[in-house]
Parts: sequence; C-alpha cells; structure tokens
Amino acid sequence: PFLYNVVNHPDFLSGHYYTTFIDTTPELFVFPIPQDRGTKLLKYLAETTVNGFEGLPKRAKPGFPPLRLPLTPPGPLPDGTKQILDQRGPDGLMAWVREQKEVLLTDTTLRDAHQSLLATRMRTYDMLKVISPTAHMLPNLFSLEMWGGATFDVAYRFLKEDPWQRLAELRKRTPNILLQMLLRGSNAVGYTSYPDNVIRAFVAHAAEAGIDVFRIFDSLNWLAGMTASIDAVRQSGKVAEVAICYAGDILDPARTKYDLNYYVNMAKDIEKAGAHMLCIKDMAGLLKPEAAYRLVSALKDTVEIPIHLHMHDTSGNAIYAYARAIDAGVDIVDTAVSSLSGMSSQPSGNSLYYALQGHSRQPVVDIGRMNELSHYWEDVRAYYKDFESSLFFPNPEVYQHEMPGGQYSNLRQQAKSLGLESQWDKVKEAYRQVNDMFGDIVKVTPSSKIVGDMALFMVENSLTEDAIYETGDTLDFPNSVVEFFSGQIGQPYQGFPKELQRIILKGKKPLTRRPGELLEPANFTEIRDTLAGTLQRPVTTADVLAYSLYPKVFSDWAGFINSYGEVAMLDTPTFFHGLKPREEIRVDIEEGKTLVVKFISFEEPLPDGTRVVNFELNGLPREVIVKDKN
Ligand code: 3PY
Ligand code: ZN
Repeated sequence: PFLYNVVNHPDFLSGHYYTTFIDTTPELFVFPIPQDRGTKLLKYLAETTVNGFEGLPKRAKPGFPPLRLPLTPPGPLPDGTKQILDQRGPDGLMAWVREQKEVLLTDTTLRDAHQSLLATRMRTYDMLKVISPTAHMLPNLFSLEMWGGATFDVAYRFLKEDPWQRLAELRKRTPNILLQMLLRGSNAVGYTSYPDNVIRAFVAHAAEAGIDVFRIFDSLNWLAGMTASIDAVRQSGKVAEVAICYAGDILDPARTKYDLNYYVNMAKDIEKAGAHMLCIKDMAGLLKPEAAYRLVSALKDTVEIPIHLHMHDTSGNAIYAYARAIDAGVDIVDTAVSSLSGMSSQPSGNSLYYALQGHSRQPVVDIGRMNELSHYWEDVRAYYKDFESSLFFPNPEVYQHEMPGGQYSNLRQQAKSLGLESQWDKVKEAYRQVNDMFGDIVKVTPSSKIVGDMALFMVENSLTEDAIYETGDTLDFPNSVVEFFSGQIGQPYQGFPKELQRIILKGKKPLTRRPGELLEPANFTEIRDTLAGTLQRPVTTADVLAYSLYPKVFSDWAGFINSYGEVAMLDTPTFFHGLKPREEIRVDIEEGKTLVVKFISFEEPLPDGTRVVNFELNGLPREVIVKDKN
C-alpha cells in the first residue's frame, strides 16, 4: 500500500517530489483499510453529528483549548509497589507497607473520582493519553484505583467501549504501580447476587488481566457475602483488601447499632477471613475527624494487617478527617488529583500534601508533577460538562441524609426523570426516613439504590411512613425493595424489621441463606456458544464473564459494535458531539492505520425524515444516509 500511495500522490505524479518527500508527506502512511471499518465509523459520526449523543441535549460542538498534557519525564520508569508485590508476594507487600513512616496514597482519579463527579463517564481515550506520564510522575503511589464499581457496566452501556480493553491498556502502560479495583463481593461489579462460579471466574480473570489489589465490600457489611471473593483473590496470588463500610456515627451515643465495638468485631472477623489489608470504606463521607481518630486508633490496636481509609469529601471535612486518621496511624488514604477531587469525590491529594507540610508522615510525592497532572484533568473535565453532578459546594447535610458520594447525582437524575426535581429536598428527607424504617442499614451499592428507590416511591406517591404500614398490603413496592426484603442481596446486621418485611413480601418466605449458594452456577460453555453467534470475532473469556454479569447490556453493546465498529479511538468531543462542518480529524484505528475523516455538510431532510451527510474519507467523497431524530 505504501508504494501505491507514493505513485498515486499528486506531487509524485506532477514530478514535485524531493528527497524529503516521504518525511514531509504524512498521507503516504494513510493506508487503504477494509471498506467496512470506514463505513461503520462514518455511520457513527453521521448519526452523532445529526442527532447528538443519546441522552445528551443536542447542541453545537463546543470548542476546547489545547490540552495541557504533561510530558513523560526522561529516564527509565522508576520501580514502584508493583515490583514489591511481584517479588515478595502479598504478605511481603504488607510488611513493606507497615514499614513506611509516611502515609501512602491511592489515587482514585481513574475510578471513583469520575464515578462520583461525572456520572462515571470518563473514557479510556482520555486516560491513555496521560497514563505513561502518570506512571513516571507518581511512582510512589501505593496504587491507582482504575477499575470496578460502576465503571464496568457504564463502559459497555454508555461509552460503547470494552472495560477489559481499558484494563489491558492501562496495565501495559503502568508496569510499576499496583492497579486496584472495587469489587462488590457477591455482586461483583453488578447490582444483584451472582453464583459463586461467576465470582470466582471473574476474580481469576481480572487478576490475570492485571488487577493487583481487590477492594472487596458487601453492601450490608455481611461477611458471608465476601468470603467467596476473598478466597478467589487469595488463590490468584493478589491482594485481598476487605472493607468495612462506615455507617452511623460512633460519636453519637444515641446511634448504638454501629458503635466502636461493632467495627472492632468486624475487623477481627475480616482479618480471620484471610484479608491482607483492611479498608474503612466511608462511601458517604460520614466519618468526622474525631471519629476517624478514635476508629483508626481502635482498629490499629485490634488487627495486624495494614489499614486503608477511603472517604468522600461531600461535607468538606475529609482532609481534616484524614489528618486525624494519619495521626492515629492509618497506613494508606485515598485521594484524587486536585481537578477531579472534592465534593462527592475523594479529597485532593495535592491539598493533603500541603496540609501535612511539617508533619512526619507527609506523603512522598512530587507536588510540581501532581499539579501538572491536575492541569491535564482540568482540561479533560471540560469535555464532560454535561455529566457534572450539581454539587458545587461542601454539603454537610450529608451527615443527615447519609447518601453515598456516587449516588447523589444519580438519584437526583432519577428524581428528575420522574418529574420530582422540584421535590429534591423531600427526596433527601425520605431517603433518611427509609433508612430508619429499614432498621438503619449500611447504604452502599446496591443497598443504597434500594433505599433511593423506596424514597422516590414514597415521594412520588405522597406516602407517609404511617401510610406504608396502614395500606402497604395494597401497594406495589419497587422490585429492588422486594428483593432486598426477600434476602436476595444478603442479611443486614441485626436482621430485617419484621413488620415491614411481612408487609412488603405479602406472605412470601424470605431467604436466610447466602443467595450465591442457592443460585444455579452459570454455564460458561453455553454462554460461549451463544456469543459465537452474536460477535463477529472470536469469543473471549472476558466476553463470557461480561455476559454472565450483564446479558442485556453486553448484547446491546455487541450489537452496537456490529453496526458501528469500535469508537473508543475517537477523541471525546467528537465522540459526544460529532463533527463541525469542514472539520477534519485523523483517527488511529490501529497501530499504523489512520483514517482521515472530513465532514463536508449535511443536506436538507428528505420527506422520509432522512438526511444525506457528506464526508471525505481519506480524500474520497462518501455519503451516509441517517434518520434525523430532531
Ligand atoms: C460502587 O460500588 O461503585 C461504589 O463506589 C460504592 O461506594
Ligand atoms: Zn467511594
């Protein structure tokens, strides 16, 4: 193809070629590609240009200033925690953690930060641009949290990309830092219980694909919901970090359910169950500074394993809480790069660095470089403006409603779609009320979603608590609420409130055993055969696992890829907004293969509601017909 390009180039044909012709004529390296890939890509671009991105208001493509992308520092990549794990194993790594005087950091920018601020919409494209500089610039991190939680299904569902591909690409470029994921125990990266064989296979494959640290939690703090995951992680040779989700308020003598003893006992059980590390997972940011000091001090006296603290900064108090936890000896804390930190996200690592100036445990980071990374993410964040949660200032009322950072914007969106946006204050009140009716439960995915569904149900139908007890037999409760009271996501500490359970289950008997034990194991061979007929390529283990967790989401995604091909290599403004008239982009569809796409114009709609959209693809005119949905 190269020779073909040369001999057909206009400069070559007209004799205007010279010794630097090859070096200065990049289009020579644009090779013809299978018709199909170009056609599919044009179809995506035409549809997005005409109709906008599904779920976003249609508007003109905004302009953005050039990205401030930090340069990869010269010199070899410094070794980091990944080398320690690979050389000394999980126990050796834990011994190393305990020897560190300075507090260690996990950076959550690539997972929880955008899950909590931007509805989980950060694309792999924007991560890959900065990951090599990050590996060079932050080699002293304990880990990068970059996978799991909601990122798995959102990747397929909304971003039309393969989360396993994200993991592979990030792993390749970060050979020195531990990669960490969030695993919802027997709910894996989903919202419901899965059979044990799915959990085991998922963990084994994620470990093989590059995850080093699995943060495992159960949405009701039910240890039984985590044991299959803990065992699977241990078998894979990776680090099992097991979480206690923080609920209640240990400083409030009236909140006796989750007192200091509760946490101490759970920490002992977790250590006995084989955890390499203990996490205090404060998903809503409820741990007040003095509580952080007392809790970490008590747990340090209870367990040998290192303690990792995870907080959200919704109240604005998280840096102060971290400082107190650090005084009490916490080993690792979670922070995000400044421009994706604060509010419902993690506190800023850049700020924590300065907050601990003069402190013996100040983290070891190159603050200049961390600030450079923050500039990059500040520029990228602008691409995702449409997904920003509407929390713009510290919100100490989180201490009342207790909503997790990742849920706030989602529930608000759900309320909006039900026409309840003007009643948002009522929804927050109802959220707290439902929590109390349910017996003061731990609220984190998926239990938090269940509380949210019930709160919306009550506000939408103007139901008071009394009305639930009086007329409950005639009410059609949300599915998730019925599932919860049937024991399908596990057993809450101190059990279900009996009267409410009776009303909601309407005579059905609840489970008392672990759902994973009762579920039929997934038949992976059968799934593989099903997928062989759907995917236009060989089926991978990753595909089989994704389908086991999310059959519909995965099938829809596969259908999308069959129609449009891969779109992950489009830059983000183009992915969301398509092209402007006369705009030309270069798309690297694979190593050494580039498509040059220029959008010319679209024509007036035809009587059947379609439009002809004109492009040039690698210099040749191309037409695409799309339905105008406006
Ligand atoms: C998740 O499960 O996605 C969470 O972030 C819980 O805090
Ligand atoms: Zn979180």
